[in-house]
Amino acid sequence: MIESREDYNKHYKHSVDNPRKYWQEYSKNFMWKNSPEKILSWNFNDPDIKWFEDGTLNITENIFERNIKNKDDTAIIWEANNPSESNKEYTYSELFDEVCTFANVLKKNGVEKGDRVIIYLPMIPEAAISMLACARIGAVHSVVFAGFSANSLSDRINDCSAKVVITSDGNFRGSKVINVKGVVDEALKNSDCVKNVLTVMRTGSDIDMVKGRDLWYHEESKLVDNICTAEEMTSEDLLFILYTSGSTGKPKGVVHTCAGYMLYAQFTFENVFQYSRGDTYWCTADVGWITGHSYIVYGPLLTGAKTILFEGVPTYPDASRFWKVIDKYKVNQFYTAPTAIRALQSYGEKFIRDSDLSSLKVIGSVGEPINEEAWNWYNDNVGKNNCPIVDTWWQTETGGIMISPLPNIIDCKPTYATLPLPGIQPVLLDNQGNEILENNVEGNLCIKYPWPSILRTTYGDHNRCRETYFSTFKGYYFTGDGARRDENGYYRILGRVDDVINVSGHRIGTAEVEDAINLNKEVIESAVVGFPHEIKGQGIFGFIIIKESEKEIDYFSSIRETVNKYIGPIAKPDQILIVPGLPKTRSGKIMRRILRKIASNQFDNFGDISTLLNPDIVEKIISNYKKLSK
Ligand code: 7RM
Repeated sequence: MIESREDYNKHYKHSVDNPRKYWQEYSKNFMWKNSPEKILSWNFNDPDIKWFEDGTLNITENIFERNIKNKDDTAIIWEANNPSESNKEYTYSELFDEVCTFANVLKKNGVEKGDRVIIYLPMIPEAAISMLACARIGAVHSVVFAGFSANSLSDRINDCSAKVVITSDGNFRGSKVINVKGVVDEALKNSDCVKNVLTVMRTGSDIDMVKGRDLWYHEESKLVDNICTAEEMTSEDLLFILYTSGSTGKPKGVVHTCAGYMLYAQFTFENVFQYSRGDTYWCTADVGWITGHSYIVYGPLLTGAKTILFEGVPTYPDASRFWKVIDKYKVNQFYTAPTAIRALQSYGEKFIRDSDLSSLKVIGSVGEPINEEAWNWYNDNVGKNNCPIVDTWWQTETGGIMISPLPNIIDCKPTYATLPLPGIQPVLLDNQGNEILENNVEGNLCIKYPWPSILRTTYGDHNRCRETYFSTFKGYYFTGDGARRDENGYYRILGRVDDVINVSGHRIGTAEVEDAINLNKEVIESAVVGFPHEIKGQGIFGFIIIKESEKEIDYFSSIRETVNKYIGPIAKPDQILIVPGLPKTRSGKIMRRILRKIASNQFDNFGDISTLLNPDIVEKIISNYKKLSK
């Protein structure tokens, strides 16, 4: 673990001067079946990246067998949605039993190494257990956030030809009960690869069970024992697929492999949260996102930490819930998203006043840029000006935290993610692809050397991986983000420079939303852009051309419902403007920068619009916008 600024400088220098040696040394902390000799081979053109290629291991052995002497430490504390329901705690040895049992149920139903398993679960212990069970037997998990629609779920099931879907009979979320099993049933109408649906009982809801296909987990688990030897995996075997949105087309399956991901998850967890044995750590993300994978499940458990898995939402029963949970468990490290901070701030300080937050040592932020006001509120009211804030920048594709302060080692600066972790070589490129070497500049954020948990491919479509991340700037991994570097070399992430909208820390592609909107039968064409939103960071603004209609139609509700149905509630537009046309170039491309300006209430400095096919349309859209906002 890095312990001082001097130490950081030494680590960083070593990691850049001799990356192979740096990571080889770190790899010795792990339990290998075959120790690797070949540390790294790579090129960013294909791309083809291999870490510890000739090593073999199993990540769950590095969680359970490696840390066997701490087997009675608490691994997971599960806090239910409803505070009056009792929590559950698992020691490492109890968790190990659960994982092996679950793994045996999968095996019994024909799941083998390399098979894909979709996990569509609420935040219950089985979410983590089933991920680890897949890893134990070498099956590839793909967790789908349980808020996605049947249509989004079936796209993912089909894209990776999953053999099994793991779900539950329901999801307690705030005051609602959501029928997740019903969503699975609906999704499977469009999939024929799935042999079994394994259903965990959670809510006791009345659900349909399809004979021959659907199995209750609690029945299956009685038929197996709790001993399961770990499958021997090579370092570059797939560990998981996680779907994420990009600027074009459907979400793509980001692929992470066993060893590199494992090393980097533990390395970043230890250093960024400065976790010590006995601490209680809480990340509020959902396991359906990469943050949940790396910083609820894999990073903490590899480290032998005590990690809280929270089923509920920040505002149920009321806006004091987070603070009460911190108080209840004396949480030492707390990791959440700016959107949650802003939402809770908006309820006022009375909800936080009565909780004792003095156990906190480090507080973190992830998912989107944190604005200065939210940073200050977090610092004053949660950290009590006494906890470093780790503003961690990273992505699904990077697997782990890339740029972040290290608590009490690298000074924080509001809105700045600050400095790269060891092994990470960020650069800013101008639009021509030249590295900008000075400080006090902005540019396209790229990384010029591989780190252990860089994505390896996008599932089933390697070309797409190359095109998306390795073609814009030859020889670099392109993040899709813009960044600024200050006079001290600190990085501030400015947000996406592509057609991705970051709504409450969730990435949503404009193309995806437009495709959904266009499925509404009243719609001829649409264009969506992001615009500043007080709580969500960015909201979704849709410009819509509609068919002529005799009827009175509530387009706002109708379009939101369509998007809800095809993607899920997180992608519903916040604003809709009916327009007579869209600003298009001669080649038919929508000029989104104009729409982005209008959506954020700015009507000048449109730049060069002479290449527009229909320059008059701009004034017409503005006039409709002004009518709408009145
Ligand atoms: C971990 C995660 C990735 C995108 C990324 C950025 C944005 C994430 C920060 C941030 C500013 C941060 N993975 N982003 N963290 N922007 N400061 N600390 O969120 O794949 O879902 O999203 O999120 O735009 O490219 S993600």
